[in-house]
Amino acid sequence: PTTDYAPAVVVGSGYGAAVAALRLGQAGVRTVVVEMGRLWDTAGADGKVFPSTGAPDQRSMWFRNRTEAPLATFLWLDVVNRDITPYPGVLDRVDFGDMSVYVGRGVGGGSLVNGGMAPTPRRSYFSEVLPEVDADEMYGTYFPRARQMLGVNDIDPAWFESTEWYRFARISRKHARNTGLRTTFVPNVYDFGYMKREAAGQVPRSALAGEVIYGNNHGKRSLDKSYLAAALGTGNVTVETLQRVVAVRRDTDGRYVLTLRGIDLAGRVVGIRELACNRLFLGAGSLGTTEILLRARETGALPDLSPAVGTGWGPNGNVMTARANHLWDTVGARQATMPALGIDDWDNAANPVFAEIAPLPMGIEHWVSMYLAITKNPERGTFTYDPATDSARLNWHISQNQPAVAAAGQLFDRINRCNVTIYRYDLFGDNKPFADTFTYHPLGGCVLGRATDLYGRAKGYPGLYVVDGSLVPGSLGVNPFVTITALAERTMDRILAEDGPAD
Ligand code: FAE
Repeated sequence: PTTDYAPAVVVGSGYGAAVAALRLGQAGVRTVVVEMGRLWDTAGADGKVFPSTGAPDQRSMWFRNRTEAPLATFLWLDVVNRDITPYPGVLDRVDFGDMSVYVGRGVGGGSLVNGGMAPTPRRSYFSEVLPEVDADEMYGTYFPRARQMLGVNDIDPAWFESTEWYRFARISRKHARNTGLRTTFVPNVYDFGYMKREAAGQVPRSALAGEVIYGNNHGKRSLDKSYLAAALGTGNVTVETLQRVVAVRRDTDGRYVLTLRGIDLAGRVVGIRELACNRLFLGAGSLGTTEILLRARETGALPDLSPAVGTGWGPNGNVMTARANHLWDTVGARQATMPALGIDDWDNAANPVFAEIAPLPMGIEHWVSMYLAITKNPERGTFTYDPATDSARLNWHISQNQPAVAAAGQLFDRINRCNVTIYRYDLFGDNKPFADTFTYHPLGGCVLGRATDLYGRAKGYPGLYVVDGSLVPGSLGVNPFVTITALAERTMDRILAEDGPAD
C-alpha cells in the first residue's frame, strides 16, 4: 500500500480527538483526523440529516438489519425497533456478552447521539478517582474552558416550571422530594433558548420532536459545531471519514504508521492504505483506543506498551430503571428529549447515586418515570485480545453489575415506598425492573497514570498519546464528556508546551 504522511494524526473525532485537533491546528501543526463513521451534514430523502427516534431508518444504526434501541419493549411488545438496511448509521451498540456499550459513529463521535448533559463532577469525587491530577488547575482552568468551548448552558428555571415539555421531570422531582431527596438542574449543550422557540412554534423542532439517540437535526451543539468547526477553521486540520484504523506500528525512524481500511456506504472495503505521522493522538474512545493499543501490544507491533493497557474499564455504574406512577401523576404526552434534572444523592456516603430523570417521549401519556442512575460500582472489567477476530474482548460478568443494581435499588425502593408506587417490568426485557446489561458511559482501558503518564503519553512510546475516555478509571459519578474534554485540554496544553515540534 502507498504510505501518506502527516506531522500529526488524530484517530477518532469525539471529545478528546476534537480537542487535540483544534489545539494542534492552532499551534500550526498540519493534522489529519481519521474517523470510521461518516460526516453528518447532508439531508436524506426526507430533507433531514438524522432520522427521528420514533421512525428510525438506515441512518440510525451502524450496520444493522434491525435497530437496537435501549428500551426493547413497551408493555412487553416490541414496538420500538424497526427493520433497517445495513449502513454506517450514527449509533452503534457493541456487544460483549453480559455488557453492551452504546457509542456514536461519525464526525463528532458520541456528541452526535448523546443527551447533551454536561455536569462537572463533584470535586471530592474527581480527586478520589484521579488523585494525581491537580484539582485546582482542573477546576480553575480546564473545566471552565471545556464548558465554554462546548457551549454548556442552563435551562431557564421559570420556563422549566411552566412548560408541558418538562412535566415528566417535575413529577419525578415531586416524588424525590416526598422521599426527602434533593434534585438539581443539569446543564446541557443543547441550546435551551432554541428549545423555548421550538415550544413556541417559531423554529423546526428537534428535542421537542423526539430526536436524540439517532442524532439531533437542530439545537444541539455537537462537536462538529464547536471544537471541530474551530479546528477546521485553523486551516491546518483535515478530516477523513469512513476510514477505520485497523493497525499501528512504528517504523525504523520512529514514525507511527497506521493501517487504514476505507469502506463505502454499503460497508464494502474500498481500500487499504497506510498513513505515517510523527505524533499520534488516539481519540477513538474507551473501546476504540483500548482495542488499537491492545492489538498493537499483543501482535508485537508495539510490544513495549504498558501491561496496564486493557485494564481498569468500567460502565460508570450505569443502571436504568423505571417506575409506574399513579393515574393522577401524569407525565405528559409531550416530553423534551434532553434531560434537565437529576436526583442528587451522591453525598449519601452509604449509597451514593446520581440519577438523571430521563424522558420517555412516546407521544402518549404512559405514566412512566424513567431514570439513568450513575452509581459507584467498584467492579472493573479487562480487555483481552482475540487473535481469531483481531479484536478486543471485554471480560465483564453480569454479577459485576450487582453493586450498581443494589445501589439503584436502595434509592428507588425508598422512592417507591414513600410514594406508594412500583417499578415497571415491561421495558428492559426479561421482566427486569433494572437495565444492567448496557452502558452509555464506557470509561477506562488505558488509564491515566497507569497505561500512560499523567498527561496521556503512552508509556514506552514517545509521540504516542491517549486523549479520550479510556483515560478515566471506570467511574466519575456524573455523565463524562465535560471531564473527557477538560482532561484533553490539560493534556494538549502540556504536550504542546513540552514535547517539541511535530515535524
Ligand atoms: P467518542 O465520543 O466515543 O468518539 C470516538 C470516535 O472514534 C467515534 O466517532 C468512533 O467512530 C471513532 N473510532 C472508534 N474506533 C475507531 C477506529 N479504529 N478508527 C477510526 N475511528 C474510530 O470518544 N455523556 C455525557 O457527558 N452526557 C450525556 O448526556 C451523555 N449521553 C449519552 C447518550 C448516549 C446514547 C450515548 C451513546 C452516550 C452518552 N454519553 C453522554 C457519553 C458520551 O457521549 C461519551 O462519554 C463520549 O462521547 C466519549 O468521548 P470520547 O472522546 O472518549
